[in-house]
Amino acid sequence: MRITVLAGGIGGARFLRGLRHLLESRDDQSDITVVGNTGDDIWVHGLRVCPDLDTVMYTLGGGISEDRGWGREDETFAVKDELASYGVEPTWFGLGDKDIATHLIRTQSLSAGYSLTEVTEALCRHWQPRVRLLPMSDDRTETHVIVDSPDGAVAPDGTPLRVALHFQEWWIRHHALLPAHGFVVVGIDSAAPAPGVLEAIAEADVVLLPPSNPVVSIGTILQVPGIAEALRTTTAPVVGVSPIVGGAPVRGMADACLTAIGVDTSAAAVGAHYGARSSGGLIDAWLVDTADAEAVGEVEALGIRCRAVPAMMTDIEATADIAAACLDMASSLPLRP
Ligand code: FO1
Repeated sequence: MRITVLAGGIGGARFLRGLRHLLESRDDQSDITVVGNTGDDIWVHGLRVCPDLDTVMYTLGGGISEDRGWGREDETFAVKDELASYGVEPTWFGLGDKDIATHLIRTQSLSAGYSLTEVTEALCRHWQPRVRLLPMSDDRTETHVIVDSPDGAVAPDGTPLRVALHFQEWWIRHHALLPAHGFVVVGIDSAAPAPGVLEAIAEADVVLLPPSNPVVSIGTILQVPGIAEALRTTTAPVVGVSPIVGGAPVRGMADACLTAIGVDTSAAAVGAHYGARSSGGLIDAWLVDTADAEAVGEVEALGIRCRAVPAMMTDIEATADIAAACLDMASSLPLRP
């Protein structure tokens, strides 16, 4: 089978590790193509950092810091500290010494004219994630968050001045505690899907939406012109896994993002947000945790097949079971013409 997964950072990467484990334990030769979010990307100290691509690459390549969920294991931050001693900003960004090697290679390759797709492919030749990792686009796109100015500045009419912060500053420096009025992905309107992305969705036997952030990870991927449409029209079943369990995000700050776009922080609300493909939405089936079993009826009423299973990725076996439930649901769905 050809499995295509739209993935963000930590949640998506951990899901992929379980999916890969499931296929290998079944000796299943299916191949996995990952469409990775690049809206989190940022220029830091002259280096191009691609957090979600690197999180997938390191997690599946065996180099991830398990306790942080991002960056390299056994990492040091000597360069970061030295930069801070110079008083060079941003001091809030955790740039690891080993991680810098990846960013140096990427930055040099990009400035030599290679595309992000080519650079990602080259880095993956080193990391061997055993999935094909594609950026959602080779064009520069950066998620910004509209907040009231952190320094309390006011506009001439006396209302709080609204500013756009880079997502990483909002996420890392402010821990997503500044209420977000909205998200703007700079450059998205003129971004093209990276080579192979639309085909990976159109020609898939199943498309999966792992429990990544539905707003700033999967939501960003879906904003690349052409990608949401590819999801609506693929003959492959589209199955998603709720990132919200018992009314709270399992990890990260998806609740702050959902509130900003007026979506309730619940498994059913996120499923409804993606919408049923039978009525113009993006998914055919939605996996919720057993803690949200009461949501199954509500989601099914939307035209989305729904099942409640243990959906906490507590370890690789539990994650493999979630992936198995996704594939099982996909196989039980009526084939699309
Ligand atoms: N997340 C943090 O909470 N603090 C950091 O200092 C930090 C640094 C960092 C460096 C490289 C990288 O690839 C990821 C990093 N992240 C950090 C995680 C990152 O902000 C998020 O993983 C994604 O952007 C959201 O999924």
